[in-house]
Amino acid sequence: ALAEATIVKPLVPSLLTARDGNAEMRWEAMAGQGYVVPTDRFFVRNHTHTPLVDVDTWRLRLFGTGLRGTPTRDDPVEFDYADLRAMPAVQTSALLECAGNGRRFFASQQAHPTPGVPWGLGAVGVARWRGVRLSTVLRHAGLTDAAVDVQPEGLDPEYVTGGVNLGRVRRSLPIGKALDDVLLAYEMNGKALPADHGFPVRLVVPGWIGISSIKWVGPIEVSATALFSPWNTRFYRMFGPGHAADGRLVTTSVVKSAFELPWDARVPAGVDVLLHGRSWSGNGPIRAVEVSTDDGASWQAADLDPDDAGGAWQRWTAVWHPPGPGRWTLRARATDVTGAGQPDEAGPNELGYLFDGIVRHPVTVA
Ligand code: MTE
Ligand code: MO
Repeated sequence: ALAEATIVKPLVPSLLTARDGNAEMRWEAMAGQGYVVPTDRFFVRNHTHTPLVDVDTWRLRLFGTGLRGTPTRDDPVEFDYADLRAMPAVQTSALLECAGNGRRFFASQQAHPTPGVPWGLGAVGVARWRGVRLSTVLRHAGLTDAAVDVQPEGLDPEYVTGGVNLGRVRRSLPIGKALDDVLLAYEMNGKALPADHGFPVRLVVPGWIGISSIKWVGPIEVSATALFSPWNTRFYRMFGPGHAADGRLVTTSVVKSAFELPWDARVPAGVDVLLHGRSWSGNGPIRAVEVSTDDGASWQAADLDPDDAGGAWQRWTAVWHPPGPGRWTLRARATDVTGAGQPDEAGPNELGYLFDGIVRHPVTVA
């Protein structure tokens, strides 16, 4: 008996920065919903803005010293949209999460404000992706044993910050990951990718932070030497006290948990409340989830939805008997298959990445 009346526009992700269209999924829009996030509720994260790519002239262009004959950027191996569609297709449900998801809580819970988009917990989602394995395309392009890094580049506008043009959004993947489970996806939830999510083709890199999953892919450099860009040297590294001077590269996502409730939530007094939520980790499936409704003094095991066992995220429920009207705080914490859990406080870092702390979710019972 949740207070549905407080949900205003459940279908619309909330806009955080208007210029580039960064918008986060509203967790209340997922209350009791299915495993995947409907496309119109999925978060959007753009460094500049969504380009409209003409699929008829679009080409995937592979080049570099890791390919047979070392094709150059100006004379690459090319595939068009129909070529990709003709290659063996695979379908997978995978989770996509921004490295900055939860960043807002570094400021609100830990007095450690950082720059960057102030995401709550909604810069995450699971979708059904269909496409071709990156490994298939690399082999068609003449991959050699010399290849060490694969760097896809987006066709969105060049990213200018502080008056400096950093070029197109690009970030390299080590060849091991590139050949493992990475997809070049052309469908999301059974339809062609929408423009905001990377039409015509994007990467989907399961378990790794969102920036790995480059949208609107055009050129792909395959190199026999390591490849660097601001997106793996300057951003998406852990900087600050306790980290090396040149930072630690961020690759996999951390453990998080969220209630499928508005922020703040309101629930009616005098009834038991069935709390719904989800937990996830870039390391692999979730093993256990616990919920506390008494400021962390005691924890009860949540019931895990068996349909999600081994999946990209785990839905769960827990029953709460509110002690009475007033302001309460809900907490959830999960443990993943590697034993990684959620600390009371996340490790601070200058750019506000990988928030894995336990979130204090305010609820008014009235
Ligand atoms: N790819 C390009 N070309 N440009 C971008 O700005 N943003 C990245 C990634 N791929 C980005 C990109 C980041 S930071 C994230 S979190 C995901 O896309 C978000 O994917 P979504 O907008 O489909 O949710
Ligand atoms: Mo991101």
